[in-house]
Amino acid sequence: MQVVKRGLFIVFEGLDRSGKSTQSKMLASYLENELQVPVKSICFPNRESVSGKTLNQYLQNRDMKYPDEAIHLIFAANRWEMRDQILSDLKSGITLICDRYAFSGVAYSAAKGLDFEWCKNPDRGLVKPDLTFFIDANAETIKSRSDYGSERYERVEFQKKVSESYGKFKQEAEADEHWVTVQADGKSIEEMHSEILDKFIKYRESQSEGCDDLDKL
Ligand code: ADP
Ligand code: 2DT
Ligand code: MG
Repeated sequence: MQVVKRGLFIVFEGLDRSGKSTQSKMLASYLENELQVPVKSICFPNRESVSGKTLNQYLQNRDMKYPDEAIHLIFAANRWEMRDQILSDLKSGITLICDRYAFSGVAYSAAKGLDFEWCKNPDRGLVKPDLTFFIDANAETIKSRSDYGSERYERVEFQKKVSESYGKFKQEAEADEHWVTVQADGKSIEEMHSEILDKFIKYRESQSEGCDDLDKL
């Protein structure tokens, strides 16, 4: 019987307009086309699902009033809706490239003043990513990028607070092989891509003897 090696769960995190979508697409297409790895790209929030429609409305309409705690739980519910699909894709050998995950949930809600540890609770038990690329971009640098300012959180002052909360993950994750901080300032899209690819390949090689278990957040 042929044993299927499970896929890897790769997440991109960072501020709005830091380059997550660009880099996720580039990594996915490299893996698929150059390494012949079966890949699926996903993102959070998934704006198509039941909870996602509410989240989309909330993000697009700055005037929509809703308690911070409640919206935090809906963002987490949006991930729980996808948990079984994520598990089944990984087990069937598909590598998932995911644009934002639970770290966004905590970083954005904590930036509003909610307690950092409280914010982690609703995501506990979700599938833990194998590798998270945190694109570390300066909030001032990225404000001039295209479309900036169109959604609720795209304000420099708020993004600086989000950056501080991501900083806590960076500290927690120091020496953690599952978290990779990629400095973005002054780097072109291509430079970022080759750095990410290099880190990805090294990680994959280090796991080649690999354990097939999936951890939980
Ligand atoms: P995000 O998904 O993090 O919001 P995007 O990948 O959509 O960010 O990128 C936002 C904009 O910034 C896009 O127009 C993209 O082409 C541009 N961009 C991304 N990375 C870089 C970079 N390293 N240097 C300059 N512009 C970039
Ligand atoms: P983009 O679709 O442009 O990435 O913006 N967010 C996201 C949260 O506040 N909590 C979460 O759990 C997640 C996944 C970040 C989505 C916006 O939603 C915010 C920016
Ligand atoms: Mg994006």
